[in-house]
Amino acid sequence: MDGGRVKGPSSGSAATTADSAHDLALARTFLESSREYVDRRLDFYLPRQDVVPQSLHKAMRYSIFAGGKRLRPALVFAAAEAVGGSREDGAPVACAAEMIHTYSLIHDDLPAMDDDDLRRGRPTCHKVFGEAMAILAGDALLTYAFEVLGHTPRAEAVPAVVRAIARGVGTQGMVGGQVLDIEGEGKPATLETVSAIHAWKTAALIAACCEAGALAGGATPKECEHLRQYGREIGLAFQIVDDILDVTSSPEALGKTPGKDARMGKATYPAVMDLAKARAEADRLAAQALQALRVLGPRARTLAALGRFVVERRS
Ligand code: GRG
Repeated sequence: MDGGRVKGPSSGSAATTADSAHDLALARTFLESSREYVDRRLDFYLPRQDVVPQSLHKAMRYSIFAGGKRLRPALVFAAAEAVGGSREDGAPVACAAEMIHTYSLIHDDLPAMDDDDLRRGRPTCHKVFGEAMAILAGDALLTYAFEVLGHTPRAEAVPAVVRAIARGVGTQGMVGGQVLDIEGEGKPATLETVSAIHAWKTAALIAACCEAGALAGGATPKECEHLRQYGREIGLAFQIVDDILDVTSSPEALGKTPGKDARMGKATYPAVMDLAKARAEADRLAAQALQALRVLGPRARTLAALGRFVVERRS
């Protein structure tokens, strides 16, 4: 299966193929170095597993260090750098974003939600530590994330950074999107309902990462607005690709159980259009996201490459 990949008007040209390969190589290198950096900082911030209560700290660390692409931290760093800031400026936001993302995965896998046994290629948190501890590990990661945001080096940016992240994960962001997702299960989906769910459930946190990374890096309000817009489009494209991979990929490649969306009657893009159209929509959104970066000039090169990675990824 080709994952619904369709050829655009210029997608066969040698120049386009070379650009794409170059962007993907740049994105992969950046993701790798972001991962090393953010993992060191997460290890520093998170309580050690021999600190009381050991069981809780062990569960938090198990899920955080289970793997994962670390896309959200990479977007935070790339956004901070695109406005002239440094990786150090963005480090607390990057760690907080990964803690919040991991909390959402732990809770999403619980029997009361998606009831999954496999995540990031390993048994899910509740399978290893029990449901009560998994709920508490998620709660603790969310709470701790906001403490870590307070360590943002540009102190004057902290209130806006906290507001941006809280908005992205609250009732009209990730948590609200999860509610719409659950309430939509088994009901006939429309393009409008699917894109509303995806905009809140997935894109809102990704947009908040770009906005908060930019704020931490000292962005102007105009730069922030452009980066938030880039994040919204790339976040939506990311979830469309996630929906496609759920249909086309294997447990080994995904590190989680594929085919669950259809089994649970979830509102997804493949439920409302064929795979080639869904793929074309992801490509359109990614192209629109890159337009939002133009105002930033060459400093947004890494963000552009990460945008390409989001739609080309296979896991
Ligand atoms: C439970 C409050 C609460 C929210 C859950 C984000 C979410 C809402 C649920 C997680 C499951 C899911 C399908 C989320 C959509 C976002 C998404 C595709 C998450 C997976 O992100 P990746 O691919 O994961 O970046 P890794 O493991 O690479 O970090």
